[in-house]
Amino acid sequence: MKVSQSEALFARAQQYIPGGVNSPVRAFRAVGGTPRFIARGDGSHIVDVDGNDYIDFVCSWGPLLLGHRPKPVIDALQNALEVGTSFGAPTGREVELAELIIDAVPSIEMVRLVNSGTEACMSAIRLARGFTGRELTVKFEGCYHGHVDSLLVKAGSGVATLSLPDTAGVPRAFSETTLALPFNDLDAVETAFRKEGDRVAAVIVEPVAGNMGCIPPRPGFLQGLREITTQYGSLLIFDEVMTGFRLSRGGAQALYGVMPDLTTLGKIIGGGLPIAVYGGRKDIMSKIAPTGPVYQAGTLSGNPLAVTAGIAMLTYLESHPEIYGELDQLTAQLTSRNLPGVTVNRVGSMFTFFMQDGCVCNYESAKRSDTAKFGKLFHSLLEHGIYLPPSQFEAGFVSAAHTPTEIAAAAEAIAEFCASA
Ligand code: HOZ
Repeated sequence: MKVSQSEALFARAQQYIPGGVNSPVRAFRAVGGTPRFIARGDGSHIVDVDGNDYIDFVCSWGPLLLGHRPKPVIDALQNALEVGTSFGAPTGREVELAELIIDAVPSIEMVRLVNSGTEACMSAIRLARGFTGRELTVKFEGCYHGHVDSLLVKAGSGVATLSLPDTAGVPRAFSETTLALPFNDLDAVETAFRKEGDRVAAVIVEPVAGNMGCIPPRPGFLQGLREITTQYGSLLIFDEVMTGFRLSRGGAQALYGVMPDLTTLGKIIGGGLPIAVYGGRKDIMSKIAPTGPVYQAGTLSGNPLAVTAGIAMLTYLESHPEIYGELDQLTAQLTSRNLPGVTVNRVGSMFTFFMQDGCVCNYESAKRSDTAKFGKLFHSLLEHGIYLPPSQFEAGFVSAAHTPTEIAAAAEAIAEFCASA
């Protein structure tokens, strides 16, 4: 496979951008080789600058539920360009997007629009502290809530991919406000709350973890978190940046029937443009300035282009509820084979092939995977024109643009690799 154009761009990029990338996992450090520089995307495919065509199972790390350049989103964006790209003043479209989100996500009564998942989680934690008057946060090992100072403790995603212990640059006083517990372990949560429950402002969790690979919650885990936080007067925050509008229109909370106090969303709600929200109970959200004392702001918050793309995406999903059943079937087709030496986790259209036999239910078990073998799988698939996330500790995504034929080809390539590995 010819990759000379990607190699040349990567060499140039490394002179001017740390590691040659604007987000660490993209650098292929965990799998080796040259990151592909992407020239264009269409439907389920991306094409790199050397002209290599791939079936894309990264889907921009989740936002592209309808694939690349879906017509409803592109048409809406073209119209939006005619009227302006940023005003720094309210627009009717922000209200429309807020209404679409509140209509779909059961626990959300009010939202604030921001620009990224990191910003949404950072703001939700600040709000939880402001609302409860407490300082501690409980998070789970291997979960990732963006690069928020206090939440990088035992984080997944790039921190796990690069095997960083945590991160430099975070004052100890910030890390000390975080208790990191094993995912799916309610006993650990109960023990921590017995000791420190009256100091805990919030528990933040990815209801389906996607940043240590895809790991579903054990039956009763989310319900247990709901009960414990209620008992101790702490808030429950679902980080649905990945799962929101992906696992169902109402996200993981609708799928599992557990209602958090606050929710963070991103990715799909921007239709591929940068936007995120935090939202939840009205009495809590009303504590945000200008109605309350918790400050948070942003020049590009509610950006007209991002909001327009989000409205187009969410309107499409509202009128096509069948999409979730179809995605579930397609992804099952990809993940249902028995593969020697591999544990496959899947929830809806999120999946991970873990290179190990054991059950993967938390960060400890995810880390037992053979990451070198994952690197080989990754490159073998790349050679077959199939693009997986370049890390064992990330989820893959299927979009509505993927066809059963493409899924069958990918499933076959994965099975071939596993049979010969
Ligand atoms: N942390 C992101 C996925 N979990 C990676 C984002 C990116 O590299 O674009």
